[in-house]
Amino acid sequence: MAHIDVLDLPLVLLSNRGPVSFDRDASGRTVNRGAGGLVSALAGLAEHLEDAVWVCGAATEEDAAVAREATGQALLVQTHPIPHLVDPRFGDAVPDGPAIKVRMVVTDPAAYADFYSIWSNPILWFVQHGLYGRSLSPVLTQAEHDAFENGYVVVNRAYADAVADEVRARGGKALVLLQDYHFYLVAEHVRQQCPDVVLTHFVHIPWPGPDEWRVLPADIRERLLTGLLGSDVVGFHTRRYARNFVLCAGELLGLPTDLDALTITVGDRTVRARYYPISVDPAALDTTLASEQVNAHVAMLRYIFLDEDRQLMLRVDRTDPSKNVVRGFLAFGTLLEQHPELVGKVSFLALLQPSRTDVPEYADYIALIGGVVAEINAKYTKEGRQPIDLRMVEDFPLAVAAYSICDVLVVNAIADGMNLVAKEVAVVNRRGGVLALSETAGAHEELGEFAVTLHPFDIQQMADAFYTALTMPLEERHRRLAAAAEQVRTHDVARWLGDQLTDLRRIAGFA
Ligand code: GDG
Repeated sequence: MAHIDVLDLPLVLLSNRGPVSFDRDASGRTVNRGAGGLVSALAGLAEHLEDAVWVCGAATEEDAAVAREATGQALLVQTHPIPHLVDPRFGDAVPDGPAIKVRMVVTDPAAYADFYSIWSNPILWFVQHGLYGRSLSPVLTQAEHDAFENGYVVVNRAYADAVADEVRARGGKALVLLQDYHFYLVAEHVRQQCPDVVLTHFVHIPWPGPDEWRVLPADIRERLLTGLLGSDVVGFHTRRYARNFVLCAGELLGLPTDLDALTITVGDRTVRARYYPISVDPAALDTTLASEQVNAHVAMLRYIFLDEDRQLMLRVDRTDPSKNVVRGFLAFGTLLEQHPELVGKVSFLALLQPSRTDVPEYADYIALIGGVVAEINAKYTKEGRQPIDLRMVEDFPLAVAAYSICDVLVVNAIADGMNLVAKEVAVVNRRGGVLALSETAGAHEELGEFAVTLHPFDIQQMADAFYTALTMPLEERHRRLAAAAEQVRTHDVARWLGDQLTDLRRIAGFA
């Protein structure tokens, strides 16, 4: 992946999940590298820059133990080939491979629970994905108000203090990259302590318009917005989200805005809303696709799903209500009802990763998914073949294998910041796979013209779109896939990061 060689200023990153996590087994302390495109992209950058530090939450008990032993200071962690701590107190003193400075923040467990399991998920997640039915939810009581003050605010302050501490340790001026909906109050606190920072807050999930935000009490939504406006740049995946943010600043805070320039005036500062569509690392995906593990999975999946002229539909999602799994299966049921010739010919493989099962809405959603799958399988099983193969698994090589051989990828999210699965399939599919893509997934802004568009609430429309995708001439399928792959390969995750850093350096006066 391409790297930025010179930033001219030190770099401070903040995300809830960090680049490494510690655990303990029989042999003692173990270190695991974080997975996923975002962590790899940021880790690639942080490994490359000597004066970078990554502030993150202590996610495990062992993380908290390590953080306490380091008395809250940053630690050097070698990431390759074998991840381990590099510190005279813990073993090696000098890294002999890429390493990252990591500062893990430990907060009071009760405050963290209010911050994470009440405000970040579900409340902010539900507001921003439009998941509340509104006639009966949300119900905000004193408990939610308390959880905001004693959880979200307290934890945000603790992380902001850690970021500010690292900025001060670097002379008070640094490029700061904050990630996601957990930390809307951080930018303002950091700027108060370090007025010379140059700061981007990137929001990975959709940003809805002002009326959606009116679900939250006025003082809370105003504090969230004001917190974010401590940034120089607030980054989103799409232009639509960036516009919505500017609209919110104008309507909910009464600030002067320019919708064409996507800017907001805050006192004597200009805050820019920008869009940087996140992407994948195509080279890493190519390597994964070529691995023995993936090849073995491909052979198994072909044997199960693709003998003779059979076809495979696929979805890969966390079991999150925003992913709209239940309606996706209802649409598949409609497809089979209206096109009985497809029964026994088309399978739908769903690889679902259980997610946030401590949140009641998520646990209930898994039960609903199980119910609808049972119903469709009972109705349309033919010669022992069940039409839906539902697997609750965490297995990335299996997902990549399925990406490479599916005929149709289904992404019918109610709302999705971007959706990386669609981009991954565009890169690794070798079968002329058709993207069936929700118009409300961020990825639709870039890939919609190569996809079959889904309307996530319209079961009949989705069933018709599935039929169009399954019966599309092969040549057309390959043409669309090649165009989608080209778009993703030329707009990879390195570019996502590079564009943000270029803008920050410009704001800091270096470019
Ligand atoms: C949020 C936003 C935005 C798949 N199976 C496994 C596995 N995966 C990988 C996928 C993909 C990732 O997980 C899921 O990313 P998505 O983007 O599709 O969705 P969210 O998790 O909701 O991500 C989203 C994203 O942040 C980035 O900004 O695009 O809109 O909601 O890469 O291939 N990963 C592991 N095991 C699996 O079995 N570890």
